[in-house]
Amino acid sequence: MSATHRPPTSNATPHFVEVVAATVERFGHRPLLSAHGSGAALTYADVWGWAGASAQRLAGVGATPGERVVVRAPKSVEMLIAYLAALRLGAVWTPVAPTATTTELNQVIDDAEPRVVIDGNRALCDMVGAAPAGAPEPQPGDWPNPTPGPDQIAAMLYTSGTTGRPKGVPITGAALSANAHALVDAWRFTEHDVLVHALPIHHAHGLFVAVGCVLASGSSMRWIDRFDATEVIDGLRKATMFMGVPTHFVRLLEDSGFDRATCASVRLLISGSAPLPAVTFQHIADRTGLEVVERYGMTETLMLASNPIDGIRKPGSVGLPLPGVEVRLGSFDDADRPGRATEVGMVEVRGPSVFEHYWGRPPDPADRASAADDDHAEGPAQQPWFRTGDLGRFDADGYLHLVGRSKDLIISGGLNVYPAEVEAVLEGQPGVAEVAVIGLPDDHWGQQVTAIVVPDTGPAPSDEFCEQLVASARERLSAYKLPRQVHLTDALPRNTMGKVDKAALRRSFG
Ligand code: MCA
Ligand code: AMP
Repeated sequence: MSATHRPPTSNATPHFVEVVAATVERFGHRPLLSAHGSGAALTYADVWGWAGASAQRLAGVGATPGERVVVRAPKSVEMLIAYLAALRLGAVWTPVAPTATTTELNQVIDDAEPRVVIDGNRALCDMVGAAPAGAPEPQPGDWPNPTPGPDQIAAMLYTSGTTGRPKGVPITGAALSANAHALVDAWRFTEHDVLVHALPIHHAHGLFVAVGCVLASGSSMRWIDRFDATEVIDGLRKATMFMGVPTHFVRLLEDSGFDRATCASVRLLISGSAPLPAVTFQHIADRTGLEVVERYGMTETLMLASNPIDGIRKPGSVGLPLPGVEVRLGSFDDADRPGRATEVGMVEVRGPSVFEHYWGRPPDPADRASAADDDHAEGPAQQPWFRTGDLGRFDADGYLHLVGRSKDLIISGGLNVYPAEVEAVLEGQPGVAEVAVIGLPDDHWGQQVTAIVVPDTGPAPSDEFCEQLVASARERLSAYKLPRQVHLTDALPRNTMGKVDKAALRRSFG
């Protein structure tokens, strides 16, 4: 079965910078954000003017259109300004987690070959400078360089991938626009909406979904630099929307202030990045009277499906394909595609926000399925389908349910951990013969990173062995990737192909 929304004619899709410029032209005098804590308030015109001045400074330090700007800095208003400056300049915004280790940052630098690297909050604030006093009225088309073409790369995000080496996902300006427009339509964003923004902005969720919808619709944000349940609850009292990962909702539920009165003006709570357990959906509905809208997407494709605003929001389902997106189920192994609604297959997608290939790598035939066997051969794009690595099924109403993953990926608190990357680091430690890293279910994080370690044949490991193992890995891996549990075992179970049987490990240690 496949579910489709026909893509609109894609060559009409502008670069995202043009979408933002049009919003600024229309809503320049309206508030874009108010920062929680400092109370700093900026209009669209303020932000656009500041980003224009920063674009000049960015150009002054060597950034040029089409070249990467790598940034490692914590979330801040200045970080948002720098993103918009890069957009205005046409440079490729390439953010790295603020908690990334130097090893992780260097891997990105080696691969992206940036023209400019901005490392740390101080360097970022120096580059961005202070908000110009009395920001000028926005002039249409006043960015320093010619308007980029829609297919110009606007940003690049890194995903660790199954090999353990980070891969860059180039995202075009048109992909950002198509995704933002689809979400604004699906969730009915207007200039009257106020979104509590507490997500990190170095991922697609916080930057392209949350900020993207706001900038495309003229709505405003209550800006929180770092998720804190009390601050979010405070922000919700004057807001209409909130977006978060399931762990954010778990934390909100732990606070008695997350209730109907707090959410009186809120019209939408949206969850994504990881499965929202049905029980969490129900607890939120009981406490606030609001049914969460769960949506699904990935960095490579941007958003793909969402539960509807009108109609049933099904707990445990990621909803219906978004406008312009086609979703079907493919085989796990290139055999025939399943034809019945109850069957599970790999989620395959195509549409205007799906990426072409990883940075610096040729298109990989393994992640594309041919369009030749397409149900909708008369469809406009005829681009091949992207195989997401997620396993799903459609129910009788056409809602997509994700039931697992064929890719070896752990999602902890909405953050992706690729076991191969952690295994490679742990296997390099003294006293270790072999390691398998698995995700075990966890009420708070969704999944918890767990290492199953086979010690080498040397002296029996001491009590501190496991602690030392994690402590040494900390130098190379961001802390959220570190195992929260380490188990020792004599041998790893293997299947007939000789591959470690991770399902068996999850059964034994879960
Ligand atoms: C922090 N820690 C974690 C995580 N976050 N451990 C496991 N999983 C995590 N997600 C660790 C830290 O390394 C630290 O470890 C300890 O917990 C406390 O760190 P702290 O910074 O205080 O944690 P926090 O501020 O409470 O952060 C938890 C969080 C955050 C608020 C849930 O992780 C978060 O905002 N997650 C959302 C991520 C997100 O936006 N994902 C979207 C990507 P130690 O004590 O050992 O040092 S996916 C995406 O974009 C796709 C397209 C999509 O579909 O949306
Ligand atoms: P990323 O690589 O960070 O873009 O994460 C994308 C992956 O997150 C997807 O391939 C899914 O495995 C997962 N994901 C995103 N949203 C959901 C959701 N609502 N339910 C389950 N998994 C999700």
